[in-house]
Amino acid sequence: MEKTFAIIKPDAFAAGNAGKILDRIYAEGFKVVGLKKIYLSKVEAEGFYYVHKERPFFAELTDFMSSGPCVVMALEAENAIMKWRDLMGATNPADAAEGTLRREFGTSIGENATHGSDAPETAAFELGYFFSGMELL
Ligand code: FUP
Repeated sequence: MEKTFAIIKPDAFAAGNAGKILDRIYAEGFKVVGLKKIYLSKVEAEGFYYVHKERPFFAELTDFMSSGPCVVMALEAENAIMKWRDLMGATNPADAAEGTLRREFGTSIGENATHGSDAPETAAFELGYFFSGMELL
């Protein structure tokens, strides 16, 4: 079993789509081992996305991620990292396959409804950024 880190981003949460996204998560067979609603500060969003700090979209991305509440989750499944990225679809909703979450709930490359870790090392960092060990029992 593998764990990955996932976010229902502020756009999807504000639009009332958190429940529908959770339905999809359960339907795909993930176990939700951690889940909480949080409202990131700008500094907390910058810390989370520090790998992108030199990218031109960094300011816009961290403004968006601190623009409203979101839901952070720890998801467990076999090959959870790839499985969750497959369910999310491509970064840009316009390129995301039919049936994926970003296709259904995203509106632009920035406001793309969900986040997911892209590798075991990033999953470890991202899970630890938001959850203590005790919260994932
Ligand atoms: P992903 O792993 O699919 O979330 O995509 P990236 O790590 O490449 O990008 C992280 C986030 O930055 C995306 F979810 C949205 C944002 N982004 C932009 O706003 N503009 C871009 O051109 C690329 C990414």
